[in-house]
Amino acid sequence: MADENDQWSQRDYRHPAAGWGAAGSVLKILAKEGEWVDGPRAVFRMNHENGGFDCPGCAWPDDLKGLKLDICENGIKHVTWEMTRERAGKEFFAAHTVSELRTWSDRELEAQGRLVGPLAYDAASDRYVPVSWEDAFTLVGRHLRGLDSPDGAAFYTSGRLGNEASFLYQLMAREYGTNNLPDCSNMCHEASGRALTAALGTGKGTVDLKDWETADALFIMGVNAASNAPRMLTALAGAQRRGAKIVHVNPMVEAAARKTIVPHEFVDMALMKATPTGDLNLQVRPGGDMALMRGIAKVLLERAGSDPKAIDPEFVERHTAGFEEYRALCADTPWEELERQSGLSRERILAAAEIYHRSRRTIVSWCLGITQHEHGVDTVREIVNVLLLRGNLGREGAGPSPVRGHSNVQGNRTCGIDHRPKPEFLDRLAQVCGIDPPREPGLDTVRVVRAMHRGEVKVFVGMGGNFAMAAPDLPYTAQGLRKCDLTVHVSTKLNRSHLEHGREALILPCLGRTERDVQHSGLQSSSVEDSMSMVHLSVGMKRPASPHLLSEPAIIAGIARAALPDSVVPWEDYVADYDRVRDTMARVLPGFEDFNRRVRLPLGFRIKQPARELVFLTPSGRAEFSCAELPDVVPAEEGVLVLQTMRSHDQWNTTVYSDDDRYRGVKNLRTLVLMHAGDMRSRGIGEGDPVDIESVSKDGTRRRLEGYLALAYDLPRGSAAGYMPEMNVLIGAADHSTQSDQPLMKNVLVRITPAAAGRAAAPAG
Ligand SMILES: Nc1nc2c(c(=O)[nH]1)N[C@H]1C(S)=C(S)[C@@H](COP(=O)(O)OP(=O)(O)OC[C@H]3O[C@@H](n4cnc5c(=O)[nH]c(N)nc54)[C@H](O)[C@@H]3O)O[C@H]1N2
Ligand SMILES: Nc1nc2c(c(=O)[nH]1)N[C@H]1C(S)=C(S)[C@@H](COP(=O)(O)OP(=O)(O)OC[C@H]3O[C@@H](n4cnc5c(=O)[nH]c(N)nc54)[C@H](O)[C@@H]3O)O[C@H]1N2
Ligand SMILES: [Mo]
Repeated sequence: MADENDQWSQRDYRHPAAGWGAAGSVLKILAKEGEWVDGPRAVFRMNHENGGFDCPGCAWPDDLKGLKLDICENGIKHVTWEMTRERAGKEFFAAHTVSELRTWSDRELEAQGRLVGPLAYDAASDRYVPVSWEDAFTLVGRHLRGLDSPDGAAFYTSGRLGNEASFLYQLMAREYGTNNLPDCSNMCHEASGRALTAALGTGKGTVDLKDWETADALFIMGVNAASNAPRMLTALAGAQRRGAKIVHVNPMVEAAARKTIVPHEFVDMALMKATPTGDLNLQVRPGGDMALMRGIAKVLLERAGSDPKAIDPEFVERHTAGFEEYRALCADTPWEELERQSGLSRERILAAAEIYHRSRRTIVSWCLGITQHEHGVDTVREIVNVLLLRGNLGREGAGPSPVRGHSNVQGNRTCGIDHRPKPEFLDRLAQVCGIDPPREPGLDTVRVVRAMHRGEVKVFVGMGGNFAMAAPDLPYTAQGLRKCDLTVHVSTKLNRSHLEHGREALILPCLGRTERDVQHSGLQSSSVEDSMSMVHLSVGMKRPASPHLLSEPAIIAGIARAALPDSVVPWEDYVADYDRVRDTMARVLPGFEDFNRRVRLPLGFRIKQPARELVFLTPSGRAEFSCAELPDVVPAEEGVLVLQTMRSHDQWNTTVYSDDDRYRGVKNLRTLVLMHAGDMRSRGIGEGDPVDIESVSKDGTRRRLEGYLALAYDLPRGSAAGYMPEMNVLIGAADHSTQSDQPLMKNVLVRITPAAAGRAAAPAG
């Protein structure tokens, strides 16, 4: 039973985002982790020009100009999480069976602290027992060499892996013979990558921080920036001060849409001076963004009849293809349809179009609220359509700007972590590295789990992350992992993926990004790429959590040597000196020429985006308008709500720091579902009442969560929201987009009813 201290509560949050609330929270974290000395020192070394390590949190670029302390509360949480003094040593694993640990909460598992040495699962005692690195590698090598086909193995990546390790990892997988490289991008920005590649011939955004500093209008769509990309608040505050307009498109009015105090602006902090960060809030219906964008385009195209400047005919003429068809499509889409699908009135859409029309330089930025939908690809393409209409591409202050997730998720892809590699990339890899890479596409996240069930994938290697909790349909994913002959997780802390293990299993603990990585040639650095294609070096400065940890490159090389005795790759040389990996990467990856020198420039270097230079690597050689039909996003069945699964402020993906969600005013509660007050009333649900949530999958199967507490929240009617990863149990394995294969994590169709037995769910722990 909850005692008085962990009573839950929820009230409106009225304070500015960041500011003293964040500062107070930082002090609490440092005190809790006992990091009074190292914590602040580390933080001052983070994201610094010339040295220091890259924040292991989100992928927002570092503002390295001058003496700014470009850090945020949540970045500090991630750093101190890694630097904890707790250790999960061999005594811990001797004292607990895996079956027992499986009953622990995720938070209790991670709270054991850093892993200190390699562990192997011992079935006889149902425990993880210490193993030597050599024996661990031998075991992996034996399994990999024993598979009938290299496609019986899958190599997952979570987006923290540095560029050099990413390159080595895919090289190992491809020399071994498979493109089975599922990654966390399959769950976040697969839709963005596919849409931007089809439209512009580049899978990335085209803008940089300077553009953010010069735009006149910013459209912020489907991202909770104050929690998940907090340093964007600085850019939003700056935009407001210079008179730019900011439009937030989100079913919820998130904290970044209101006001902020930028932590590194010390005077504002002292005077508690908040800057507003939003001009217009459009609370779209879930999945309604495409209709909104189509509406904006329709307005501009109509206006172009009398005001030729409403669009940029010259840009359209010179650089795009498919305009006439798109114009006709917009004209043919009736307003009633746009209003119904977006959930916005014509006036609200006009207000957005007006801001867009008046702006000379517009950036549209988005994250998971756009991509984790059935029609994520079409929506991103519609965003590009709108940008193209007014020539908002290839010039300062304008363009598409997806907000990537993990700190190096974009770099992972650039460096070859891709289950659908381009033939040109494979050609260069073959030529430079002397391997014969497979040409067939590999499996992505959702397909890997299915292949495990069919017995086709038998060895799973997880390079970071927490696959068992991050993927949809948790029981199905766990069963898949348990069917494997071998599961291997390269990790820093204990998590559930280690417990849902194969017949044989290994936990291989690695250095974190904050830690010194010393190899034969001395202290090593590794590079990362942020959301805006800037590549720079990251150098750890802390003493490693244990002397028995290996770096990720060293672990990959260890596996490669054991699995590929006749390898043509100089693994030892690469590990001895990461400069040598970079020399090879410079020859394989376009844009990485002279890598070792350029990455050591004070700010690193920017990978050139052809689309930014108005060079479009598309079939037509032009930027392509898309002409997709508007999807029907209004559930057909009466009583069905669209549930989104999102992060709280106090969480990093599957790592939950506390049960609070400050900016949504929630204390001590995660087993909640936010609903529109009217939807609660019509179901006979009162504030804080326990409810049951039942989802219906595409394949007709049903899933349930019981005893969650319903809270009224400012959401569009017909929608609901709750937290990932817990709510992944509601998402069926079949529930992924046919356009991007991304799981539909923002579009779970549910029925919510008063709890059968009137009970509340046990607290998450
Ligand atoms: N502190 C912290 N930072 C993080 C992470 C973390 O867990 N913690 N995770 C990192 C990762 S891997 C990623 S991918 C990013 C994720 O960053 P976000 O995309 O911000 O992640 P979510 O918490 O899922 O929030 C989704 C947002 O989209 C909105 N939304 C939901 N449905 C719709 C819709 O149909 N339309 C629109 N317009 N909006 C919608 C939600 O209300 C919410 O504001 O953050 C990264 N940064
Ligand atoms: N329902 C729902 N599910 C979702 C989402 C959603 O919005 N809704 N979002 C999806 C998204 S966008 C993502 S990116 C995924 C996240 O999926 P993952 O990236 O797989 O999960 P994380 O929680 O980020 O991984 C945490 C683990 O990484 C390990 N780790 C931490 N640092 C390091 C390191 O430096 N090296 C190594 N090797 N390991 C390290 C630790 O052991 C830790 O337990 O979740 C997805 N799942
Ligand atoms: Mo992500």
